[in-house]
Amino acid sequence: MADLIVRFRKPADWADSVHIHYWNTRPQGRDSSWPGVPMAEEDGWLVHRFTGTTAASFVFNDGQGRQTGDLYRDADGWYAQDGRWHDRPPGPVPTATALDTLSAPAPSSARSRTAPRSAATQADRAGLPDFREETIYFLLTARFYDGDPSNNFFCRDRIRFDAAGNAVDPHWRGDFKGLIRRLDYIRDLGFSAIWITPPIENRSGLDYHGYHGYDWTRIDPRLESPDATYQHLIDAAHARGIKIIQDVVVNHSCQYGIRGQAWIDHLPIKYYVPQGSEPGRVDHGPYQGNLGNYAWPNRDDIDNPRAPDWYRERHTRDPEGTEPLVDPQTGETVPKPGYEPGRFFGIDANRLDPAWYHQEGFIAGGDWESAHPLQHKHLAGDCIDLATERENVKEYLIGSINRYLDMGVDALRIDTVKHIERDNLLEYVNAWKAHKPGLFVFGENLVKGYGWGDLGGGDNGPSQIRPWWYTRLGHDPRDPESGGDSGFPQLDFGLFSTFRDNLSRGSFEGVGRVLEMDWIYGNATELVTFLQNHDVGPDNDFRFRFKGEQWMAAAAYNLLWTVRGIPCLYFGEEIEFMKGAPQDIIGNDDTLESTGRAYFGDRIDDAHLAATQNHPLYRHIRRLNQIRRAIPALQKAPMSQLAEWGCGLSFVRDWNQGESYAVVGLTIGGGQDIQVGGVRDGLYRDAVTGDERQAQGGNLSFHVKANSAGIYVLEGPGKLGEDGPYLR
Ligand SMILES: [Ca+2]
Ligand SMILES: [Ca+2]
Repeated sequence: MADLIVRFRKPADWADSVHIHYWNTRPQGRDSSWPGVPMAEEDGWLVHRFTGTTAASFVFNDGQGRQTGDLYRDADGWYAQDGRWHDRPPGPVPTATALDTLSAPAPSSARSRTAPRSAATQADRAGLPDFREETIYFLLTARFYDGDPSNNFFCRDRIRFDAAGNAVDPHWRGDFKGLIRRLDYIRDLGFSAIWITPPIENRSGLDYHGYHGYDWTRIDPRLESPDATYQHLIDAAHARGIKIIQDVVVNHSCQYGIRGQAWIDHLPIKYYVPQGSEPGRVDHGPYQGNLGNYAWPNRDDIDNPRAPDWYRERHTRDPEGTEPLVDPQTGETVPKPGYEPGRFFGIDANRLDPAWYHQEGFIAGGDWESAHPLQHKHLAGDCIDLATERENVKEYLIGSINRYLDMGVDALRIDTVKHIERDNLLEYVNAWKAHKPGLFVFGENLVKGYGWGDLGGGDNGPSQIRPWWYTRLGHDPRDPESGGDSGFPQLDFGLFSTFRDNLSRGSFEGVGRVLEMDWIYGNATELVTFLQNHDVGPDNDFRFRFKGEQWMAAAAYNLLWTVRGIPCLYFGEEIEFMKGAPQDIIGNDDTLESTGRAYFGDRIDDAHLAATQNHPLYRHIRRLNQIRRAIPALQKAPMSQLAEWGCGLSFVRDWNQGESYAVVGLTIGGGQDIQVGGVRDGLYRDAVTGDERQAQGGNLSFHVKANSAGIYVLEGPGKLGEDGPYLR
């Protein structure tokens, strides 16, 4: 058998030692460990020879954060700086001047018509799963469905009391047992992937959502039951053809440090007594008498082997927190009413372990639009910024998450992306992708606005903290095409942000403008699209569950399920759950039941399931999932022939040169006659109505009823699903 030889031209800004990391070689099925095998230089090219190999998947990288996208090759080749494969050595390296000319920005209208990259990307991934085939249901596990009341738990803050003074609605309420019981609900709604909030063990006054990690190596016991562990959940989901997306926080830990790794100094909370009170006399609801962890024997909010002796000794010797304890910082003795709340609940940013934490204090007002402070300061009192560039931090976080990948986790969603420098974060993403070839990883880079950074569009922040930057490998903040696809798509906050001004007001106006900027992303077909989530909604303040009319939401779903990107529904949207409520607590005394994070389980218990499944939006979303699943062009194809006229939108999605080909027209408001030019001739069938149309001379004309969609598929399957008020 012949050898496979690949050659690579090192970009000027890469480190000298270039590696090739490979996987899935054929026929052997070999893979390397990140960053792979060093490459040797030969005639100005870096060379790697796969002996006795016919094909391989791989990336070139310099081991210091710079790398190509996923590549695949089944014949000898030269990978040049133009990001393309050549079957023979290409011409001389362009001079600096020529390179500048090549990368000079073109007008956006011209860019949006350039050949999309996605087809090539797909070919590069032959044989690996393609997450664009999925649609995603996002839920907060603790608020979804309670299958085991014995693991319920009140957080320290925001406890809800009923009229009789009893604490009700524990924050940690839904769990894996409940989620397993309602997997069929999610599958019936048509979703093939579930994004769950971070399942690792947490510590905070309000940690039910999982974003205050304390131990990345353990699953939070408040989510598990003996017969419903994380492994049980993964296996039960897989048995139904549902993939699990694990939410991962890389940027920060909670304010107690990391169990077994890092200790953050403070006094045990069980010794805290408010001013004017006495030990054991204050009713903190479930936290009777003191504020330690009420459900666990030693009442600490920490059990860290890295804590100093005086702390660990108290953990076991004085569970109730009543024996006098001298604060080693001040020499004062606690419990003492009113003594320094900051010593119990706060952190001293000047005394954090530099091996684990950044040393630059807390983010303040002016820091939010500036990359360095945003990425090196603490996000909040219970979000302490990890020294993510240090090897010990990488090793701990990467290794911990690898274990969940081994358990069967199918994809990762990365939290607070803009708070970590891109090339640093890509080291984590690439390590996980190397550990599990084909892994889909996407990120949350929250921005309210287009997020074009230095490209304009009224953005106050630089490109380096914006979503598109993380989808790319280049280093020019004014030229997205200075680098290829990073393989790390993002949640589509740019498109979402326009919904405030269009879909929330019954219009598509401006949707076209943002879609025409798709060229700035490494691969726009991998963006994860949404109408709202646990943090934001498409209203003036970007903070409420969708407030608009039901038909507006339906039009939003018609858009999200037919344009490029992977649609993601936030739990409850299917029944307008908590419509208009704030996504998170707003007022000082709010508790969760008045927010978009209210407990959902009452709507999907046995008594209410049928009514929920009969909601017009439930049925609408179920049909959209059915249609998208049947039409590969809707899943994976780039968009072309885009036209938008405020009350309507039309476009073509062409997958693999006509292999799957759809012409889409969307209406909002009245019914419309839609004509699309430049399409393939042939017989089209509408997946919505079953209508058949012939395209001739490159033109296809059809009528779409008010607030509906036409999805004309070339040689398509015909009508899919049953009519409803928003697809008919
Ligand atoms: Ca429970
Ligand atoms: Ca950071």
